[in-house]
Formats: sequence, structure tokens, C-alpha cells
Amino acid sequence: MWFVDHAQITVQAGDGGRGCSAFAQPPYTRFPYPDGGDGGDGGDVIMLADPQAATLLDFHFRHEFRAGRGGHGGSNKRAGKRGEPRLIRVPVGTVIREAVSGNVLRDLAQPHERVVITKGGRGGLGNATATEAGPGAPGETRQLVLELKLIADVGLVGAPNAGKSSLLARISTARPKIGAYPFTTRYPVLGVVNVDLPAAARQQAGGRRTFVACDIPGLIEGAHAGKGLGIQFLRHVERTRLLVHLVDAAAVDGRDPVESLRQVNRELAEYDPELARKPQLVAANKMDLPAAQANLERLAKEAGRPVWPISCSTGQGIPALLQAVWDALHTGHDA
Ligand SMILES: Nc1nc2c(ncn2[C@@H]2O[C@H](COP(=O)(O)OP(=O)(O)OP(=O)(O)O)[C@@H](O)[C@H]2O)c(=O)[nH]1
Ligand SMILES: [Mg+2]
Repeated sequence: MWFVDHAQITVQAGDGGRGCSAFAQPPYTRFPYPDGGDGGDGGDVIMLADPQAATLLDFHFRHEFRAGRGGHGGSNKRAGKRGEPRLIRVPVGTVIREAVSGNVLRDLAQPHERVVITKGGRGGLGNATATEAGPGAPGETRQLVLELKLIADVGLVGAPNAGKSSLLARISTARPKIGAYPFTTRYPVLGVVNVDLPAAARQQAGGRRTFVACDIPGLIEGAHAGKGLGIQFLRHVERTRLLVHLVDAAAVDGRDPVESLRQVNRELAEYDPELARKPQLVAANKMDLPAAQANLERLAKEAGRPVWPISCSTGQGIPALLQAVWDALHTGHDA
């Protein structure tokens, strides 16, 4: 499933430096002559398709990027320094549009492809080259919209009301609808999840620190035969690399969590055996409620491996779950 990550940014190239107006008069000469140097050109703003960038998440926090201005010219024909260029790294596949017109300026489809998106202003000429020293030209400013199509890495599955949307809302900037009734979620929602990683782990992952999760409607008995809503959307999780199976461990709506786990897995297998074989992490949600504790061990027994106790209300256990998701994505094994 494709999901479009958007960001809007302003980029400003550097202004050109001022040309210098100066006169030199060496000893024993009658007339001074002009020797003012040219101003340096302003720096360009360059966008680069970086294979290590995965999402546009960084641009949700930083919107303005500027390149350095050119240095002013000096006497003795000294030229001003060129302004520092500003390099903006974006994921491969980022489409750059002009915000106002919506026109596509560039589609950075190839790794390491780069484009000068705004040019620095030319430096002004000094009076050594021109009759009169001039100011530098202003750097170009542009409002840009960045767009990136993403594919989900992780699918969130579970019975209705398990807390799938609550989890996505907690771990990403996505805002799926949350409600204490089944089928609150009526269509898939994707979110970019930022994982807090130690530097070493990040390096191991090639600099990446985000993954994309997909929240789909809850799965009920008979889902594979079209009951409920979830089935229409299972294809959206078919291409994910990992499933996080959320269970309401506190059985708020009276359904036994172990039975629910079994049920949803059965529906996955009926829909597509491949889906049931996909690496799966089981997360026992609603651990803030006292009733949940007693079901933890039973759930682990049913799953045949440890489950991740979490609470979307308090946030407990979520960093550990994200770490496990991360490890599974980057080692190719489920925990
Ligand atoms: N106490 C408690 N309630 C929770 C927790 N997580 C979710 N809930 C509540 O459970 C209900 C269902 O949450 P949702 O996130 O909408 O569940 P869902 O799995 O997305 O449900 P569907 O979209 O209907 O499949 C809401 O009332 C949430 O507030 C939790 O950790 N503790
Ligand atoms: Mg939901």
C-alpha cells in the first residue's frame, strides 16, 4: 500500500556579497586606481537523494533551510568568499514540488541524485572590474512541498478494540480515530514511527531510525469470508515485513484474550497462509488494567514465545516493543 508522506519547507539560497569600492595609490603615482574586489556568490541550496534517509519525518520538525551568504569583496582586488552551500538530504523517491504552483521541480528517483534547487545570488562586482562597485544579488527563496510514497514495514493486526489505533497514535504522528466500539477504524492508516536508538544501533541499520506501520480495521471471526471490515484491508498488510498482533489482555469487552489471539491468527491463515507465516510479535495491551496480568502467561503459552506487555494508556512497555520491532526488521527474525 502506498502512503504519501508530505512536508512543506522553505529554502533560501545565500545572497551574493557586496562588491568593494576601493582605490589604491602606490607611492610615486599621481592617480589612485580602483582596486575593489568582487563579492563572492551566495551558496546554493542543494537537495540530495540519500539512500540512508527513509522518511520525511525530519522535515516535520525543521522547515527552513538557508545557504550561506557570499563574502564581501575587499581592497587590493580581494574577492569575497563563496557562500557555503546547504545540502538537504531526502529519501530516494522524494518528489519536489513548488508549493504555490504545485509544479514538479524534480523527482529524485535515483540514489545520490542531486539538484540545485535554489541558486545563490551572484556577488556584486568590485570597482576594479566595473565602473562602480555593486551590491550582490539576493539568493533565491522557494517554498517547496516534498512528497514521498512509503510502503508499510509493519502491519498492526488484532481483534476490534484491541488498541491498534491507540498504539499507532502513541508511536507516530498519525492520528487514527480511536473509540471504545468495534470497527472504529474503517480504512487503513499509516504512520511513520521514530525509534529512539543508540548511535551504534543506528549505524548498524545504515543510519535509519524510522519504520512505517499500518493500522487496519479489526479482524473478527469469519473475516476471511468477508465478515466485518478487516478483510478488505488485509492486502495492505500482505506486503509488510512483520506483523504486530495486538491483544486486549484485560478482556475489556469480555472476550478471552487467548481465544482472540487464536481467532485472529486463524483468520489470517484462512485468508492467506503466507500471512500467517509472516514474522509476528504479540503485544498484550491494556496492561494498566489489573485483569490483564493474569492473562500474560497464557498468551505467551499460546503464542509459543514471550509476548510484549504494553499499555497504550500509560505508555509502559512500548519502547521495548519498538526495539523488538526494530530488531526484527533489521535482523529478519521475529523475537
Ligand atoms: N485501559 C486501556 N484502554 C485502552 C488501551 N489501549 C486502548 N484502549 C482503549 O480501547 C478502546 C479501543 O481502542 P482502539 O485503539 O480504537 O482499538 P482498535 O484496535 O483500533 O479498534 P478497531 O479500530 O475498532 O479495530 C478505546 O476505548 C481505547 O481508549 C490501554 O492500554 N489501556
Ligand atoms: Mg482502530
